Amino acid sequence: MARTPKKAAEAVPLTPNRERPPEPQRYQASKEELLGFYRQMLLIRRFEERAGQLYGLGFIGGFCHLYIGQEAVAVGLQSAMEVGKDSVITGYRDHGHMLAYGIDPKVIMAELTGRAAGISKGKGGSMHMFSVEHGFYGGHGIVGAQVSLGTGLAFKHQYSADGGVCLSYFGDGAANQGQVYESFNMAELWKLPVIYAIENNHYAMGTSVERSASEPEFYRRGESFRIPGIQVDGMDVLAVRGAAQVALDWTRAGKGPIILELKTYRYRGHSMSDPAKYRTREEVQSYRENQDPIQRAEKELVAMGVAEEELKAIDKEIKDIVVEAAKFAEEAPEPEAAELYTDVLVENY
Ligand SMILES: Cc1ncc(C[n+]2csc(CCOP(=O)(O)OP(=O)(O)O)c2C)c(N)n1
Ligand SMILES: [Mg+2]
Repeated sequence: MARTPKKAAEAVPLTPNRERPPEPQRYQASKEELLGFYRQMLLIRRFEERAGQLYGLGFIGGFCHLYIGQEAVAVGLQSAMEVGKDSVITGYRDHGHMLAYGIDPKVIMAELTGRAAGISKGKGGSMHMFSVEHGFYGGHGIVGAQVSLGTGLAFKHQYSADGGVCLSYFGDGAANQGQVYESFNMAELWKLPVIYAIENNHYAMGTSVERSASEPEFYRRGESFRIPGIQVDGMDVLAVRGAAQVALDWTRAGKGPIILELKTYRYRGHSMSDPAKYRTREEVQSYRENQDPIQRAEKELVAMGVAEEELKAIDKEIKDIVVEAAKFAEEAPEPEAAELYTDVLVENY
């Protein structure tokens, strides 16, 4: 039987009867909670600054992608999750996500410097950090791979009925990868508990969203799969935390996947070897001055009555933690040569 195509004017919205998640509310944090988020964001910032220095000094080899500017995303989302029950997976810009999950800065820094005490025994480096204990499944260098793997993790949560949700992070660039859409299709079809968190930091290496994305509103990328999406101010930790709550309620209730587009910005180049000539200084400066997530939290804390001295004391405390992590990472021994033969897949599967 021939089908009559709908005329464009008659076309109905793609998902007319689809239940929609509620509009997220900015999270109402207590002073203590906001102090906690502030502390975590500051830890990520100072850790990354120190990692940049250690890279410059030659202590860190290979690739190193810093998360400076994007701290509110990992902290806002992961603070709402249950460590051990839920799972997290991300790309190569992964140090901040590990810190936001409460993993010891010493073993993260030691991984960066390739030491045996590192979280992947010094054999993974910046892009390949892993902690099964925390439900943290990497650290992946293949752009977009974490989306399919994260969908698989969500399948595991559903199959074993463990109540967990997978949070799968990826970038605006990765959002153009084919495997992302294969994953979207299966995830919605099987109603898998997965949150797709698109960290839209406006650039994929040196390519801006304007130059690469036919649909730059990334929260809409799931529409043809009937996956709802929400756009979030990724420079505001409380807005992110509020959206995390909606996404977790949605996925935990068995309603399937959801997309969060976090609008954010990275202050540094793509990696340590990128001089970032594709954007102006003014653009970076304007984000730093007007939207910085740490400064925004700081202002809010002051308005809540937190004294400047208390904030200074936190800064000092965080600096000490990072200095100690760096010292540990510089002095810890490298892996034994015999480690070359461990963790290598040799069996047939
Ligand atoms: C399959 C694949 N293609 C290309 C690359 C090279 N590459 C590494 S990072 C990157 C840009 C990704 O940008 P985005 O997803 O926006 O993440 P961001 O770096 O901004 O966090 C590219 C193209 C790769 N690692 N893997
Ligand atoms: Mg990007």
